[in-house]
Amino acid sequence: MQTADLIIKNARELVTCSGGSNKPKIGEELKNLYIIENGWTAVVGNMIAAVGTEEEVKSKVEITDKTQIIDAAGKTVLPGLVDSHTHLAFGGSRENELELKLKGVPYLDILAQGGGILSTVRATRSASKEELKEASVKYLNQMLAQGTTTAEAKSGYGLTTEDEIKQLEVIKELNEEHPVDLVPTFLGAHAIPTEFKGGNEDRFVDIVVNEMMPAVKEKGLAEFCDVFCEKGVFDVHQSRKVLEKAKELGFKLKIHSDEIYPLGGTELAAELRATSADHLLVVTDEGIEKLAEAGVIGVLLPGTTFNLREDHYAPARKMIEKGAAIALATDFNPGSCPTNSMDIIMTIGCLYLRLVPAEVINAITINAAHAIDRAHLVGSIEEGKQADIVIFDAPNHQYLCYRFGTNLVEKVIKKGKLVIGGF
Ligand code: IZC
Ligand code: ZN
Repeated sequence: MQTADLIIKNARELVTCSGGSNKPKIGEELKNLYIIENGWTAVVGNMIAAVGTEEEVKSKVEITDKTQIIDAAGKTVLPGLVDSHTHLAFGGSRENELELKLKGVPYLDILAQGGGILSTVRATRSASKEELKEASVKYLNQMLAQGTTTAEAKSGYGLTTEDEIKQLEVIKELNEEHPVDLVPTFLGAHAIPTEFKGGNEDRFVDIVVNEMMPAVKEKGLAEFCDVFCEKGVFDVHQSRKVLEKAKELGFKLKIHSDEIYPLGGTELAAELRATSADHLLVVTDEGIEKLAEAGVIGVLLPGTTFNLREDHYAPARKMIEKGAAIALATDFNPGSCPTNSMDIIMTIGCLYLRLVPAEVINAITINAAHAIDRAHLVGSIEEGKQADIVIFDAPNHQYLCYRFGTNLVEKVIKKGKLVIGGF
């Protein structure tokens, strides 16, 4: 019998989120968390070796005086949270847009005037790799302290080959050095840089496709390719060009689609068998059906809807009803969603997407892991998965969606090591 390195015992609710490692949870299954009351978890090395009642776990692993013990009595234990959509590595910040927003200036107007994403592009281009890294480490530390153990991270604030590579190299180094695991996405098609506006937009798309993308691929710096398909940014034709080339080069695909104007990006994601289509506030019924049919995950970002003061949230209930898989993420970025906290996303997801807590929790763990192709490794507390585990000072899982604005995370275990909190 294996000797356990770590035991987490007596969890009031051990929320395993199990049963969805092969396929994302859809429909009624999204409500099943497979909670074990008074649950025990055993860790050997960086992996989960046993999960169950005290008796079950003790029958599978040996507990010796070398085994470290965490008593989770009265607490709620979840798999490490997975933030499947972030723009983590950026220069500067955009608090100056807050008052513009209050005056009623729309997000896309700020961008069209050279602000928004383009102001972050200027700040990111002028930052050194070290400066970008220093800022990102701070954000990653905050994320880890709030229970996020795996996150996707996009480029898209460089918009030149050199600056996109700089951002992706920062993400690569952070992935090697920081406990939070990062999944890198190339988002060269995030905005039309000022120097290409007024007639040279297609020339920029050509550069993304023919110069940036092959360079990123050759250096092995990104696993996914994404595009911001939106009015005044990249239309469906341009988005298709980006994603078709990405697919040809072997990237997995993501798209920002149907956030403000319904252009058909979600249908494109279904056609190209993207891994996920993200935002979806104004997705059509046909778009939802196609997503469901193609098995593309809808990554919903309700923190962005909240922060942009939109009155219309993504139709999460309709998506679930039609059999589409959903995940929830922060969209952490300096403009449309400056939060990296899954805590507030859980509450907004519950109140404004009208998801029950169990649905929210599956959407930020196992389904989120599918949205970044990591469900074989993380997203649930099951034997053989990586030991990424969060202990909340909460009596049950509903409490996590009910409270907001206070970090209830007490301990975080990443790859079997206690990285937040003490014994
Ligand atoms: O910096 O505003 N929506 N991209 C698409 C963003 C938001 C990030 C930003
Ligand atoms: Zn985004």
